[in-house]
Amino acid sequence: HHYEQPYRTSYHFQPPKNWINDPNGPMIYKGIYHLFYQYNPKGATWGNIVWAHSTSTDLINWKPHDHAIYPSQPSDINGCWSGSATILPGEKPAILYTGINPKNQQVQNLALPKNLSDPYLREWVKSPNNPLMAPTPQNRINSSSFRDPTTAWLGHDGQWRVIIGSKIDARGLAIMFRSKDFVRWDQVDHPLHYADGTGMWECPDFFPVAKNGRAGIDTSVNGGHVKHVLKVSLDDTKHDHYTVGTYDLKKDIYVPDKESTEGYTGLRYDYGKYYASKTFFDGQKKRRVLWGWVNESSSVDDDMKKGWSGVQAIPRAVWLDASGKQLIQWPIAEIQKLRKDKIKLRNKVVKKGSIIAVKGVTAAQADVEVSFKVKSFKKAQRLKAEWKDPQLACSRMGAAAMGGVGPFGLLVLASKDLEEYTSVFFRVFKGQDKYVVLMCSDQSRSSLNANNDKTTYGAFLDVDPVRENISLRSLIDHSIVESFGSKGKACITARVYPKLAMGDKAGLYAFNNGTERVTITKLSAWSMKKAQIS
Ligand code: DQQ
Repeated sequence: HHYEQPYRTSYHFQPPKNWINDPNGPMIYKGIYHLFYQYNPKGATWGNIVWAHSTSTDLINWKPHDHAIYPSQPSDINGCWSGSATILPGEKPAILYTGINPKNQQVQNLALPKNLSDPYLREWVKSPNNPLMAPTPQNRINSSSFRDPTTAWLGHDGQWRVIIGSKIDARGLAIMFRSKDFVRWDQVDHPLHYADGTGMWECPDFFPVAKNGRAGIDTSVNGGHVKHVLKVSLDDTKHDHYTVGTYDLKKDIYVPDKESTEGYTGLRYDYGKYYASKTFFDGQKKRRVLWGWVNESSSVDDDMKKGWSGVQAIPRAVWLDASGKQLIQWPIAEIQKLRKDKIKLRNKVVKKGSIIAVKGVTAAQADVEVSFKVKSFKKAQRLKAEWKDPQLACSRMGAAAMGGVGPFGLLVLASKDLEEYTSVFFRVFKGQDKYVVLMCSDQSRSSLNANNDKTTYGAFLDVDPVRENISLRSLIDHSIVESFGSKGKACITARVYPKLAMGDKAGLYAFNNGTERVTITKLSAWSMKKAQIS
């Protein structure tokens, strides 16, 4: 029986079949980008985890290789879980990863390339000293909460530091180890950081960002010109949260800025589906690049039927916003190589209740940029206290609920008679002393199939709509919609599985369901070519 594959992506990374999760050990070595990822060679659900491996020269087109790391020694015989790459002096990559030992304990292992002159670094040799870090009765580390080593960095004393995600009761913590030679690691007497009530920290990521400008900073660099970011993947809620702060070299601790909230109410890389992400410093293009895993929103039965689960989001360049308070994320410039057949709209007024078809674009496989101008805010509704949670506000007021200023935005993956669509839109409210802009991604009408998770997502955007247009970019790829509000101030990724709006049956529209008219100052849409991936 031949099963149609309408939900496979055309330019998002995914292997031909089976389950994938976390991106692992991303790096660039001699001009070649490496992506490893958690992979189940035997099926479309999680299990039997190995590190699958692909390489690229542009982060868009990929060449698959044999599995790089797979169970082969006691310290990883029950699984090769997440980890990171560090480029050691002399351009020598090293991978630290979590292994599951015969007692099902989580331990940390080292693997090195077998042959540094192989540009693809296809074979990896495990250290005979593995495991290098392990729970013991002395250190009292919980053996089921000790995983996901970060890229290591050099401290002020010339020694390597690495953090491992952990928890004690509901306290999430970043256990720190130190080493002179990358083989013998000693636990530091205090964690780099911890936070109560946040639960287990998976896949921590700790890196510097420039105070000014968009250039990326190598992981060991510190000083007056940088701030630091600590990202943790919260196992309890499955979101990637981060804070912006300072790495105090004297105390060897990370201190988040006062206004940078920790945990569930804090900043997220993405307010939709996006998890276990990891950055690396791209020295070739002087940028920091973020990878993140996007899980399915379909049922396990449907995943087994289609034979695969999970994609990687389009890599994003990340830098610190001029406010110093949050990161900005933007799809890497290389993705624009896939654009073709540009469609343009200019200065289109979108009146209350109207909808404008954007024709001439392959709407199931597209890149869309649009910016809206709001002329009058007179009809803006008051922001109620109960809408403080943006996801809740978006769920209460979907795309079909008329408003004052907004909802206005895009209907993507829309069927001809609008039985199906995913809407990405904005609403502007009157707040205490300024306008508040809400960005939503509403999946409730995305598919006639009732078995999908159609949760609505939302985020507040730190923009002043009086002085700036409200802009949106959406990367649409059959079953994924990655949306970037206000040039990357907030991102929302959604997975959707239309039954009608598939392939060339999918449409793209702009709409306004607000009382106040808005103007599309500019809309550009491109059909996207297929990337070479598997
Ligand atoms: N996935 C890995 C773990 C990590 C989790 C196992 C996060 O190492 O904590 O596949 O998605």
